[in-house]
Amino acid sequence: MVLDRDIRLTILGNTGVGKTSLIKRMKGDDPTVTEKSMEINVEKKKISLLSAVKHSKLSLERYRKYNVIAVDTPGDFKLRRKWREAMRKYKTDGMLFMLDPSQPIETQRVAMEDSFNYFLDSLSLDPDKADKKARQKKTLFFFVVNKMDTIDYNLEQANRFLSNFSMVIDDYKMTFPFAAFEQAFISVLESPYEEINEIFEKCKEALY
Ligand SMILES: Nc1nc2c(ncn2[C@@H]2O[C@H](COP(=O)(O)OP(=O)(O)OP(=O)(O)O)[C@@H](O)[C@H]2O)c(=O)[nH]1
Ligand SMILES: [Mg+2]
Repeated sequence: MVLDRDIRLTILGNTGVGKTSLIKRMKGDDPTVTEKSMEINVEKKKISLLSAVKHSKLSLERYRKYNVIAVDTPGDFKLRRKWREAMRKYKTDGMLFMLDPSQPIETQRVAMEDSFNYFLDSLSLDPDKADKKARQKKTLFFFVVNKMDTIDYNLEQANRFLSNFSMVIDDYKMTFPFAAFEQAFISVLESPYEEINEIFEKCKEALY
């Protein structure tokens, strides 16, 4: 239908951070049982964003549906070479990078650097061409800190956790000057649906 729009997101992050669980939550499936992902898996869901009702009856936005096409990737270090393919083949609109405050920072920093490099590779294997494309690309980098239930963090501590990654994120910002940057702090297992929905609302705002 002409009112539909696609939001193509590649979900990246170290193994066990909760990527597959988030997608299950998005789909309304039970997120409590997951297995380590070994392959790229594409899940689609059509959603009406909760903000739609705020628009007037005359606004198209009130009736618009979004197809969230979520590309789930394996986070295991040895399987990360699939990330390039996941972003290239499914022409990603943006990356949703998940973090887990209970995992070591350094390991996750490496995963964040890997996702940056594979994103560039997905644009072109020639580094100069990839850099040039990156400079023109409108895309989205969404950093999602998950498992907020497992730690006794307030928002200030959560922000401090995220600040451990600020040097890598600054590299993203310099390389992709037209990209939008977002962040969220959630618990895939415990956050109310509104908080999960809010992630897709922000994706929509960044991309359309
Ligand atoms: N306590 C808690 N556990 C979570 C949360 N989100 C995910 N988990 C658990 O974390 C474990 C790993 O979750 P997955 O979704 O399989 O992680 P993944 O990122 O897909 O991992 P790979 O497929 O190996 O890359 C599972 O046992 C989940 O139940 C959360 O918000 N809180
Ligand atoms: Mg998984």
